[in-house]
Amino acid sequence: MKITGLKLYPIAIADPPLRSSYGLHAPYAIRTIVEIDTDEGIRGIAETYGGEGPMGLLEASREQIIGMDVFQRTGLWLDYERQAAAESSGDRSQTWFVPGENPMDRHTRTFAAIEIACLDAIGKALNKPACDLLGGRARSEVAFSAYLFYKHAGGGGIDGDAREDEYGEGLSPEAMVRQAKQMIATYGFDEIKLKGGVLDPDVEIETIRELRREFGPRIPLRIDPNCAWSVDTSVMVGESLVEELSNGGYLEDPAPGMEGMAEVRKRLLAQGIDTPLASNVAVTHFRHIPEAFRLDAVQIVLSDPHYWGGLRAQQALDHFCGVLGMGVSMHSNNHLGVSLMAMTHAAAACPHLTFACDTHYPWQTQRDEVVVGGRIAFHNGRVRIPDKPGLGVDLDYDQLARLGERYAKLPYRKRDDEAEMRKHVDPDWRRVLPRW
Ligand code: GKR
Ligand code: MG
Repeated sequence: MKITGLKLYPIAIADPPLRSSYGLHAPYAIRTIVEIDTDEGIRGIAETYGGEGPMGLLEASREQIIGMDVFQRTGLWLDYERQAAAESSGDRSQTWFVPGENPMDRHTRTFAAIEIACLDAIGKALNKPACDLLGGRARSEVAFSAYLFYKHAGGGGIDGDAREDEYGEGLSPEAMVRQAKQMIATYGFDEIKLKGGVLDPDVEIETIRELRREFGPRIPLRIDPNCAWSVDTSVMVGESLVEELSNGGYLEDPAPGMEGMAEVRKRLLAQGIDTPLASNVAVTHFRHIPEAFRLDAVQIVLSDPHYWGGLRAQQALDHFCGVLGMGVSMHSNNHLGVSLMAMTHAAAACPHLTFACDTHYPWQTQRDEVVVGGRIAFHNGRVRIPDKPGLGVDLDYDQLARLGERYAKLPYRKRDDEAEMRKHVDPDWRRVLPRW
């Protein structure tokens, strides 16, 4: 089955003013919907990062993609691998890049978008769900976590296109407990992730404590400041939250760099604290794993089919981590239903992925969904593998056109959370790592 066409739909989706150590989310997040046509009249779809960078890379590969057999993708992978080897072997970590903007990830990101679209098309041709093309599922429903963000008032979008502020302002421990209760009541999640690195660490520690008081040990907790803390601060937080981050919780990317993570781990272990450290910043590529393992810098790898190289690479990562005795969880960024389904199929096919996956999905709304039938349903915090071929979702072309018009009107073509911070919160704001 040969690829005969490649369509790229750039879109903008309303996004609330969420905070992280990167800065502030803009009123619209940008994504790209990818669609391939084949000579058998079957289409395949995928969703990936948005803006000029990711779109340009896909465009640059157009000639190679057209004519490619959807079953024969190894050549494209090897080609990207050769290009990557010929380029800088510098730091591939995401410490200084927002996800989707790391130039070192560009080949695996581009490959992932094409691979996922190919698997969607193959699934439709064979009448099989995508996860069943990967050797079958370890689970038929995938758990996601309540992903809490400190946020300013506002629901995203601008002017007449502004969204209702469903969760309200969230800049205190009490407000975050309210946010968690509301998100859990709506989706049924039974694990919580708090995006930290925003307020003073003492306030973030208090937030986690309040969440523990409210939900008890039945709901595992994790906190992710995206490298905003020094080694000393990370150790202090680890010491303060020993009990709260136990029972399936973890400390995610507390300090910058592999060495920093290793030092945090060493100092916590020296005190008998074995809270696992997770990462989607220090570890973003297969070549990071040996070092992370050797230094004991990371015990849980946050996978993500969007930049690890697609569903099969995700499964290889799961296997790799299983062999090394490392845990696997899943990272996310703003996304819609196509990505959610790719993440769900990926996680279903990964036996070692035993943590609830991250998802930004609750922060988007029905008005911004591009799949036919509207938002994907969660049952008790889980997404079920649908009894449909491929990813199990189809594109709503009217919605795509609407979101494409909105993209065309945007003055930006890449995510820049620092610029948003300077525009709306503090004109002098710079991302400083570590900040505390
Ligand atoms: O959406 O601001 C955000 C997050 O900070 C995101 O960009 C991160 O990549 O969710 C991510 C993470 O776990 O680091
Ligand atoms: Mg993270």
